[in-house]
Amino acid sequence: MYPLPVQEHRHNSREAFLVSNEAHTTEEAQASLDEFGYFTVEGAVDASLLKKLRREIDSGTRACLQMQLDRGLGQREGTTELPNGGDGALGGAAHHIVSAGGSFLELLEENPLFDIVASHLGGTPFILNSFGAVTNTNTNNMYEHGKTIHRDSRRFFADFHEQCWLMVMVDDFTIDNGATWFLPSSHKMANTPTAERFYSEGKQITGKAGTIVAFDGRLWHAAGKNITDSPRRCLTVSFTLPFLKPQLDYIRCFGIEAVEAMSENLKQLLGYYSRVPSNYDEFYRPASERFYRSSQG
Ligand SMILES: O=C(O)CCC(=O)C(=O)O
Repeated sequence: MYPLPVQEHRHNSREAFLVSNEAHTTEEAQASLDEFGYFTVEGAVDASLLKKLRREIDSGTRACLQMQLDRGLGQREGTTELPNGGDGALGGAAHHIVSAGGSFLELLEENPLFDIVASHLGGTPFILNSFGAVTNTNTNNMYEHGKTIHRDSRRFFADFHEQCWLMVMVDDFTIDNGATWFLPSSHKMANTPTAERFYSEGKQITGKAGTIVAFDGRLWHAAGKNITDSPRRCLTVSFTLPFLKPQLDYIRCFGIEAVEAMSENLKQLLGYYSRVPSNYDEFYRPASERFYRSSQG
């Protein structure tokens, strides 16, 4: 087992991708994603939305913990913490928190860094694949999966941009509160790096609340160790082209009537235009009513 390190922040000017929301260009973001696997933009979410997000992440995370414990999953706070991965604790993980609607849909309506997502996925319409929250704490039940050195794409396609992720810093990310570790350029690595390599060549991405890190789903990363008494919240949001299955059936989750009342933007993201028809009535439709529209690739 490799002890999770707590270390000095190293800054390499070649990797100084922290640019303001206004200053970033899609081209420089894409160049950074291609070379290093990520790109960071500060000031991408405003303070009033962050405030709502914090409140709703906290209530969603409490609800998830209760559901996990009710189902015999996860661990209560204060149990013995396993320093490395496996099927251990789920604490702090609020899977599919977007299903609560509210500030999470508000965030999606702002299209944060969607120019980068679109560029990375090939420039055609894309859908939401997952939208969760992670609250990194020192309460000894911290989400094992997040802390393990992992990548989010389950399969490695060297030439295919399967997923584009946005990690939204809802609180300031610091070395001490467990800012996420990324291994630059590791989206080109088919196999898991050793912990020694990961923690010696990797870096913790720090930033102010409201910063968003756009990253390739193949990039190896891990939550850092939070040694403070304050929670470090983030949203982890992924997007794919529409022909890949999302991790939750958002149309059934929200209900067809609710989705039909949503904006075009949300309908697109939630997969309304890439539904799978289930019978001839749903299949034989004029182009404008098709379940799976021709624009969806
Ligand atoms: O919370 C973090 O720093 C990382 C979380 C993560 O990688 C995940 O949930 O897959």
